[in-house]
Amino acid sequence: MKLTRKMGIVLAASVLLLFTAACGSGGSGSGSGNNTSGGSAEAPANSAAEAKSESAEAPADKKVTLGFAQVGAESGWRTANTTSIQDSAKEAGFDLKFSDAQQKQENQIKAIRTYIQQKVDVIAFSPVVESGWDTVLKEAKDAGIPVILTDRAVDSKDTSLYETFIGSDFVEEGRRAGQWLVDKYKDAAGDVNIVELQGTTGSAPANDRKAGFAEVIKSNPNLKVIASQTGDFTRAKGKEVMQAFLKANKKIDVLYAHNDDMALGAIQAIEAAGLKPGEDIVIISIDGVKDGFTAASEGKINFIVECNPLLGPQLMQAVRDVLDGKEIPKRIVTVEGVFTSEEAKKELPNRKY
Ligand code: GYE
Repeated sequence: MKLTRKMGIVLAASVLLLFTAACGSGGSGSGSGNNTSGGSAEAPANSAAEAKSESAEAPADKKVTLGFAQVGAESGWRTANTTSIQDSAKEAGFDLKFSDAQQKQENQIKAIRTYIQQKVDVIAFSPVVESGWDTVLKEAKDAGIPVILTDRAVDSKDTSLYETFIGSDFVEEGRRAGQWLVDKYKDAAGDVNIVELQGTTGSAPANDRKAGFAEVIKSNPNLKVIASQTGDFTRAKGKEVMQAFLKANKKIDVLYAHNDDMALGAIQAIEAAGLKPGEDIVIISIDGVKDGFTAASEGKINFIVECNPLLGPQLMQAVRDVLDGKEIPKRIVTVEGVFTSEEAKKELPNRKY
C-alpha cells in the first residue's frame, strides 16, 4: 500500500516529535507555529527591573528573523516548496528574509553573506549543488548564526557547520523508480533502452537519483541506459534534450526523468515526433506535482515517485528548537509514496500543489 500525503506528513512530524520528546517538548507536531508564538507574545512586565531582566534574558520576546536562500523557481516542486516556507514562516510569526538564487551557487553564497551581515537569528537554505559550501558555512558559524539545510544536502565533511538537514532520501527515490522498471521488465527477452534526464548537474537530487536507479536496474542486464544528460530540472531543457535523444536514437523504450517538469517537457518532444508518451515510450518521473499527476492520470507518465516539497512546517519547528537550545536530529527524513497511472488518477483531486 502506498503512503498518502497526510500519512507522510504525520509520520514525518512524529519522527521529529520522537526526537524532541526527550527534551520535554509537547503539543502536536503540525500546529507547532501556534504553540510557540502564543506564549512569547504576552510576556508580562510588572516592574521595570523585571522587564529589564526579561528583555536581557529572553530573546524569545523578539521576533525571530529567518534568512532563507532558495535555489530558484525552476519547477512546480520548487514553487510549492517556496509557498510552504513563506506560509509556515508567517504562521510561526517569524520575520522571513527570502532570496531566489536563480539556480546559481554564487547568488546563494551572496544571499547567505547578506544574512550574516544582517545578523539574522537562523539561516536556512536549499543548496543548489552539493560542493563548495565550507567557506561560507564557516563564516556563519564564526558569526554564531545556526544554519539549517532543507531539501538538498551538502558534501561538507565538517557536519558541525550545520544543525540539521531536513529533506527526502533521493537515493531511495531513484531506487523506487528503478525497482518499478525491474518488476515491469522482469520477463523481457531483449534489450530495454532507457534514456535519462538528469537534474541540475552537481545537485544532490541529480547525483542521488541517478545512483539509486543505477544500483537497482543493474540486477537485470537487459535494462540499458543508452543516453543520460542534464535537463536542469526545467520543462524547456527537458524538451530540448529529449528532442536530441529522439534524433540520436532509433529505439527508445523508457524515459527516466529526475523530475516531473523535465518529463512534461519531454512529453511535448515525444508527441511532436509522432509518438505516444506512456505507450511507445514508458515514462517514469519523480516529484508528484499536480501537472505530473495530470499527465499520469492521462496515461502519459506511467510511474511517479513522490518527493514532498512541503517542508515549511518542519523547518519552522527546527528553527524554534535550535533557538530554544534543544537537541535536534542531524537528519530529518520526509516520508513519501509512489503512484502508478491508476493511483495518480485517484489521488489527483487531493493534490494541493
Ligand atoms: O525534485 C525538482 C526541483 O531538490 C527535490 O528540485 C528538489 C528538486 C525537485 O527542481 O523538481
